Amino acid sequence: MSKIEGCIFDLDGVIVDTAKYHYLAWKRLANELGFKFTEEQNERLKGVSRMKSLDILLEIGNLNFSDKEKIELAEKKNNWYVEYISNMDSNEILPGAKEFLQIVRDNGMKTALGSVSKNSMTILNGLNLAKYFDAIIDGNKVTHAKPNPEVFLLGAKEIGVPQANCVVFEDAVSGIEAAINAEMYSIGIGSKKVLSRANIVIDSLADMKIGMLDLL
Ligand code: B16
Ligand code: MG
Repeated sequence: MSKIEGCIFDLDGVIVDTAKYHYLAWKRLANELGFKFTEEQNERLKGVSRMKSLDILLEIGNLNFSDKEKIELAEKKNNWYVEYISNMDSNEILPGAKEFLQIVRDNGMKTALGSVSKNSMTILNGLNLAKYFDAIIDGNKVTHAKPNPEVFLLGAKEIGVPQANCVVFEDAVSGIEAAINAEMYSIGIGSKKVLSRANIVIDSLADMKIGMLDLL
């Protein structure tokens, strides 16, 4: 019998393929500001809040702006991001995501979303995915971005499962760190090299079998 009673899912890069749109919007901003921004550098932004992501981007570009200007830059990036995701359809749901969410629920476990994105509800409603979650924690409910464990601890609390019985599914290094800081198990979605601190790493939820939770 698995000790896992609750599964907490990140959104961008785990359930939906929106991580690429965050990258495209940040890259557009960097290019407009006159510097290059690579996919490798973008790894540092995954799971990180909008304002903190901007700080990292400006550090890469070696640029300084006032707080007021930074708010305008972040808004600009978000407007582009929202424009990109407004055309999303069910093709952007990552392989195996819906199916695995359903299997988890059919096996009597609780599900929570644990994302720091303030756009989570737009995405979930747009793709009719909200119904798969017993609790939805997004960037409007938390003040600290990953690797702070707040988002996952709140998720566990809302589904009523002790943290020691929760597993987090994450594509970002900061998200795996957040799971570790929350004293939860973690399953990395992506590269074994990048997500080396996760308990298990798989390519996508299409490779996830419910029996793998017994290995944790
Ligand atoms: P927004 P997650 C995170 O979502 C993204 O990984 C990260 O790239 C983004 O900056 C952050 O949300 C904030 O998103 O600007 O939409 O509020 O991975 O926690 O689902
Ligand atoms: Mg993510």
